[in-house]
Amino acid sequence: MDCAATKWMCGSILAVNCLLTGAMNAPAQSMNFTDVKPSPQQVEWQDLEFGVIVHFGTNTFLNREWGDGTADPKIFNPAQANPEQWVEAAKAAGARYVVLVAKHHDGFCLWPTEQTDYNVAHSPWLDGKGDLVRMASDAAQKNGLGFGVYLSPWDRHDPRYKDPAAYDKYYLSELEELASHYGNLTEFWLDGAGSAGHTYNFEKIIETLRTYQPNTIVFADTGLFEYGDARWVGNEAGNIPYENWNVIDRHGFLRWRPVEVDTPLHKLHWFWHPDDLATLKSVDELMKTYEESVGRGGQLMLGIAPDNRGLLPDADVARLKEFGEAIRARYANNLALKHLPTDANTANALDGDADTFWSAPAGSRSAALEVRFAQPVTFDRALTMEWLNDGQHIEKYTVEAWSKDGWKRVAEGGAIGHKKIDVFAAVTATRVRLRILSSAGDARIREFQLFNTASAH
Ligand code: FUL
Repeated sequence: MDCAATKWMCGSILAVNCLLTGAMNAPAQSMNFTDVKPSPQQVEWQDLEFGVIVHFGTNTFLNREWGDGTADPKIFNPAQANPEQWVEAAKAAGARYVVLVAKHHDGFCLWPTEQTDYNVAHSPWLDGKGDLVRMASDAAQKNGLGFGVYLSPWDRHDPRYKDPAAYDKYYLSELEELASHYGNLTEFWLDGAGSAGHTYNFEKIIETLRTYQPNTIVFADTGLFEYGDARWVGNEAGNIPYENWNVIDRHGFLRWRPVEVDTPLHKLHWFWHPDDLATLKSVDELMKTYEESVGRGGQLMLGIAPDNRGLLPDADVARLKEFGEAIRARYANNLALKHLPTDANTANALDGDADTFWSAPAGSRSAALEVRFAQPVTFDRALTMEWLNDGQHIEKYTVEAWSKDGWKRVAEGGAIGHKKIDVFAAVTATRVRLRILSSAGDARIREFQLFNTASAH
């Protein structure tokens, strides 16, 4: 869909702006980007790095991306719907949580909501006794993955949509069901597509959500800046433009808003379509997306789509597994673990444990973290993770390898953030260092890792 550029459209931005006026008058002038810190929930969510979003519904049976809300619920009849299969495939890819599209723009609900008849209870599937939100949340829990939901504000079926106040009431009741019956929600997807010109009571929506889900991360376009905890990257192509800073401003109002990159496994297709093998992304394409999303400090949200049986196609399952294997092949063998003994502070960045971190000397604004090896190591990737709990500080850095002519720069960058993967021509050395050239506050590094992708096959 060419909806990518307009996740939240102008009309709604205007409506939201009016609501925000009060908040925008707050004395934001004295805030600095590098003073803003994440919430504990944002820290935990950023550590998840990679989730999948599942699109399944009447569109699946109609070869459509955007349903118009007129589909008969009777067409929803998957013979083998099995969320465990979806979740296992997602886990094989390395995903840590699953977001289910509980209601897409066509208004059809995948759980037996009491708020409308337009739901699975009125379909022949499991004689109207099924609940896909329950099945998917159970499957996620069983596999140790987080669970979240997408509840489309834009609703092309419900007649109340024409009346904002009546529709808000309806949406809030649906939300209350989802937020109070299916356990903890890792993420709540507030999609803005199609909502141009419609006014929603977002204050109330988020208030209701937070009542039951105080720890959920609300994903939203920057048009909903006040209400979101994470922001849309602005495309569905699967990459974050570098540099990536977690703090962004809106009209002088600074907030920690980590970025999420949503992109489907099948090019341009969020829902399943018949004979769609040609759009299935290759492992190389998926790895490029991984390195340009997670590798640039963002969250990857990969779209997966069960077919009209209710199962992910075999080719998709295989591709997800290959993707997971490719990530592990490249990033499981951390050469820095073989470092020579060093001081405890430095060792904290080299131990493969992201819960411990190296701290640059207090008050310093530049510093170096050095790794030494008994034997030369060959590497072509560096992976660096900044400890962000106190804010994002590092503004300029280099990765350098020791050669007979002294230190040689192999990579350089600006922001590091949650994770930064640097790719360069293979180099062999016994000493490597991460040199922080400029940092707005004390630099802290959770991990500094080295990899050799030539040996990753
Ligand atoms: C977009 C929607 O319009 C697409 O259909 C899909 O759900 C995607 C994840 O978000 O805004």
